[in-house]
Amino acid sequence: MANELKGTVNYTVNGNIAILEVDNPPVNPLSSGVRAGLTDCIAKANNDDSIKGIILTGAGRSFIAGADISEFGQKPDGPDLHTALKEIEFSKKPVLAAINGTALGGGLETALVCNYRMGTNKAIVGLPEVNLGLLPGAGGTQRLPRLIGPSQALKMMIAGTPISAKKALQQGVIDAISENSLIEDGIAFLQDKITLSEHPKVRDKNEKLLEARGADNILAEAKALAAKTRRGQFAPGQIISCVEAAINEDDFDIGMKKESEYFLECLVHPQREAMIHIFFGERAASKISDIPKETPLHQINSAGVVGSGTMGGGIAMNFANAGIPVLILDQDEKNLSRGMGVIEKNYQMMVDRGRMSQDQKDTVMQIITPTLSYEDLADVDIVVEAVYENLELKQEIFKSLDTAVNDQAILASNTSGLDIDAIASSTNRPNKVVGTHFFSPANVMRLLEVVRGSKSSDETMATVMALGKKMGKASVVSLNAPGFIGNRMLYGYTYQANMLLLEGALPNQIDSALESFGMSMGPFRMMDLVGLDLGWRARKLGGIETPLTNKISDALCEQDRFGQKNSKGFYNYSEGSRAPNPAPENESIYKEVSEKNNIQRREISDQEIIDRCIFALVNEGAKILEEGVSQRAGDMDIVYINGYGFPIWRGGPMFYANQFGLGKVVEKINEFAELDKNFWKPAPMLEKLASDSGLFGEAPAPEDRAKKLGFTTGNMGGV
Ligand code: 3H9
Repeated sequence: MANELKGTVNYTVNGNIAILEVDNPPVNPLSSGVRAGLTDCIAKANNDDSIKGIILTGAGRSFIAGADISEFGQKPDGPDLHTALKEIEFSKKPVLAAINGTALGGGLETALVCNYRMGTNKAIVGLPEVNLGLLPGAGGTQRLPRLIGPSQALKMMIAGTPISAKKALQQGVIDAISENSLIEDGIAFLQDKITLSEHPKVRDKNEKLLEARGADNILAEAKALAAKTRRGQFAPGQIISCVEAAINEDDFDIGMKKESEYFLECLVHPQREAMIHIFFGERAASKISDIPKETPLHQINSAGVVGSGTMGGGIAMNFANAGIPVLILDQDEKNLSRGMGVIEKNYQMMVDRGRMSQDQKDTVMQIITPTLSYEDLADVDIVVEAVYENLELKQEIFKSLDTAVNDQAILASNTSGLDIDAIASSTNRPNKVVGTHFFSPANVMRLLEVVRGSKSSDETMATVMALGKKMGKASVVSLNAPGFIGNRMLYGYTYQANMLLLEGALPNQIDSALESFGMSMGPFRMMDLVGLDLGWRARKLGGIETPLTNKISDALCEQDRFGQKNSKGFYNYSEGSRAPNPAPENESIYKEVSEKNNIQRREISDQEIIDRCIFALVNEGAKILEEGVSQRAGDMDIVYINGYGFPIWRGGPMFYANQFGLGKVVEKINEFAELDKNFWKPAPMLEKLASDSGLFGEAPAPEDRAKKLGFTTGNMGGV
């Protein structure tokens, strides 16, 4: 096999069975060398008269993780995947896919061209291409509906979520589960089959498709599912068109041809590039550029959470879901039992919605233990403090933790903006103190900002990043600076939304414009959800003058309009509903406040709304990058997509700016400066990149970032 090709397929023989093992660490994607290896090894087995059957499996923890994602958009080397798969499908000897781990995308599609499929009980199968802006383009849209019916297949391809071996067996994706040695069981399975004169091919199974012909509801339901769960995305519609072809075309090969055409349209679509940027961006974000890969980790086998409120409960669920026993501490017995009740209710909801079995619920509930005593935390490996945002309170808790918990344990603060160094200074182990900013609801939201204090050790940082991965989080490192990454960027975004309201746009117009851009929720719906009264009350209590951008929301509060909590805010809400209805009665308040502040209201276009809000994010992002608060531009994209409802198919704000053109972003900012020169000044890094590379890429070297920042300790004003 040519050396320059990536990955290989190992060929061994066991009696009359050839064993082909895909070997392309760490997860065996179908890179050039694997495609070449599959073609060669199938031919070799077919040309050897002593071989009666073939087993295809993967080396290590994965079967095949799909096509090699890094090849998309590049000129491919070696044979194409379709050629390799044809060799398998038309093999003279029966082929069994022995699925030893993850079979995803092209990996499952490879298994679907085999005559038989057996998995271990840990195997996972799925067609997640939609998450990359793609469709299963190696026959998946034609073969999976034949095997499990178009309705189930559509659900699986639109969700893109893999399923367990047990479910795959129930649905008919695989034929058997091996409870012992996969290869031995596979050999025994094949010995039973090799005497047969013919072996099944998925391409020939037409019954389920013929049953579906004329049943319009299948496609209509899939369209409704895509509209609900994948708003704005291109690939789901393409998947549905492929399945429509599978249902209506008599000839399998015509369906395959259509699949290839629709795949190509996805491949050249900008959403594909954006979503693959996010796939690799998330993996890049999990690495800390100045911490060696080999840094030893502190083993996390048990955990504690301080505070049993919404955040504490959600964080405890994350530990339990990752299989880590967790103690949840509260000093108030009533709060603690209420908190445990909420956790139980959340899990029950998952059981009711079919997202978890009763057994799984029992297992996680068994490893969440309530406690009222710090002493019970003595032996845990990490504690996450999750009480409300008050520096003195947190410092006091860290002092108690420092005394009660063993010296090796990591102490983390779930803060959205307090100074981690100030918290760490109340302990004798500042090197083991770190910020873990979870997003609410913590058991649902994927974003985790890991805040690096000036003394956080490499081991602490690497351990917490690994823990985030184990919890299934998208973890991003932020330096200890006001607002960290996400909330600091959010400030400019909401500032602009509020200014647009003062200048003449209505909340409904601003929200609709940003939601049509793809944001999951417009800023005014968000403010109503959070509650307008929080800031208003804090300002009243502290005797703080209302800033211009809060004048309207404070005026609404004066009229008892607090948001969703009392059914009226920027919008009106009907009893028990979260659906916003315009509130025309507010318009006189908006006019009055604008007038009082000498702001001339005017017609504002949707495009101006989008540009001002999004480029406010981008400009702040450029400053964050310049200061080294974020390691990479891509990290900010991960933050915005996973924590702030930015559409994944636009690749995050920084990627969007790259695609828009940094030069044009600078032009827009200069244009907006004519409206408000205090707010709008292009960040020096944005201007520099616009005139140099034209793109946000990697951040500058990380040395001395913290020093450059020059932040003071104390309350940095959690946003
Ligand atoms: C497809 O198949 C299209 C076909 O339908 C049609 C073709 C014509 N390629 O995630 P991890 C890298 S589209 C290249 O940290 P885990 C990853 O970047 C594909 N590289 O491990 C990382 O590199 P690094 C459909 C890949 O254990 C390293 O492997 N398939 C690929 O947490 C480890 O990854 C998918 O969408 C790949 N396919 O999770 C599956 N996969 O160390 C995508 C991974 O340099 N993959 N890498 O950062 C996954 O979902 C997860 O990686 C997996 C393992 C669950 C497999």
